[in-house]
Amino acid sequence: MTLDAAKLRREFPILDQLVNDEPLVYLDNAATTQKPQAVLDALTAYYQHDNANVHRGVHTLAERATHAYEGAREKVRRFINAKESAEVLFTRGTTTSLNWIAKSFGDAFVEAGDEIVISYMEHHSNIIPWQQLAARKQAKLVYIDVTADGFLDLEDARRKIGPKTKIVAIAHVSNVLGVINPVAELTQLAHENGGIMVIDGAQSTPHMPVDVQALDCDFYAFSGHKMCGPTGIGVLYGKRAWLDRMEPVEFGGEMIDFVNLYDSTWKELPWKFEAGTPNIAGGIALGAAIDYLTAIGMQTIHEYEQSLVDYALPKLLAIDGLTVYGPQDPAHHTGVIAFNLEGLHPHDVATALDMEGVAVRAGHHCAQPLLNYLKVPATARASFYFYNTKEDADRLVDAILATKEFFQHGPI
Ligand code: C6P
Repeated sequence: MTLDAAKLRREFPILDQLVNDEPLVYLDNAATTQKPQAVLDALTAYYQHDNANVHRGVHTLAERATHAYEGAREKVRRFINAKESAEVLFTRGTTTSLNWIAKSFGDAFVEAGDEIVISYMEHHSNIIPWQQLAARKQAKLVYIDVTADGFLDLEDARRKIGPKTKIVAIAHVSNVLGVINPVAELTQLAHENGGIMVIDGAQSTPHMPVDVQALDCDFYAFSGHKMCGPTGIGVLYGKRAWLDRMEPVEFGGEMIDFVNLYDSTWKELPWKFEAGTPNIAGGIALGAAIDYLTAIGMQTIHEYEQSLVDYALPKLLAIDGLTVYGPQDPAHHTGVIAFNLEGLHPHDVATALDMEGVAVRAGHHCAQPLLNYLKVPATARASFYFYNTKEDADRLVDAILATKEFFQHGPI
């Protein structure tokens, strides 16, 4: 199946604008993606027609809102192939999801001397909750190495995942190196050693098919805003076998069954974890985003983005003085491309690219341990989505060449 990116991008009103007098080329999709009209319409329609609190009222609007919100949960279930929608918890995003696992699973099951295995390429959101858990429980945090060519070192993983391992927590796709990690193999290794597997799916779920049952992971976390949905909504998938045995992280309205003076009981899954009025509009709009992505096809999106990388990466690598981090072979690199230009600070590069209408991110990308490991203080990063085109890649390359020219010789 083919994908008509030029046609699809017309469904994203924000992309149709000039930035610094140039047509916008948005290449900061790993930070957040833009929203199609269908998602904007779903948000507005909810507030215009159905706005009411969920799970409480019996009036028509309340029933409509509840139906749409729970319908969105079922869409998420289908999208990631969870066994049942009770295993799909709505959260604020990947960060909240990972914190919930560390707090709830960690407090219940991690003991002194246990090991939590992560890697050097994790996002801060998949590091700090484990640091905190390790400190609370006198557990040990263990880091899997990254190879010189930017892959997770599977040999090192085999050495480090062992009988003491309680949790393995790894990004499915790195937000800096753009590499897809062997999460199925790691899940198997974790299980063989009696541990659980947590996958940070922030950079994978928007770009490729995800099947949590096929992966057999215990938890999977992702954010709505990186997959055409709104900010403030995300998902924590967990196997029922664990969620049933875990305590909620937050307490209050919506999540209770009975409240007595000195103790209370919780609702069944998934609601026992969702205290307070949830992000109803966000959940419904995430459902609309899933409809939108599903209509294009996640495998189609994955293959299209791979074709963009096949096109863009060699052109970038051919620029004198430009270093790309992560695998140099387009076959192993996703649409997240971190790079530096010799002699220039990435913030200057990003500012110069912005002057050409090209939006990229610069900095440590919330992955300071990785950048320290790579011995670079910061990088620029271009990240593609299915609405980007080869022309966008050309604009990036041209803007980088113009930037080099500007800093070497001044304005023309
Ligand atoms: N990375 C980036 O520019 P939240 O902020 O909760 O939606 O997602 C956190 C997160 C967790 N894991 C990975 C691999 C991520 O890439 C992110 C978000 C953005 O790279 C913003 S820092």
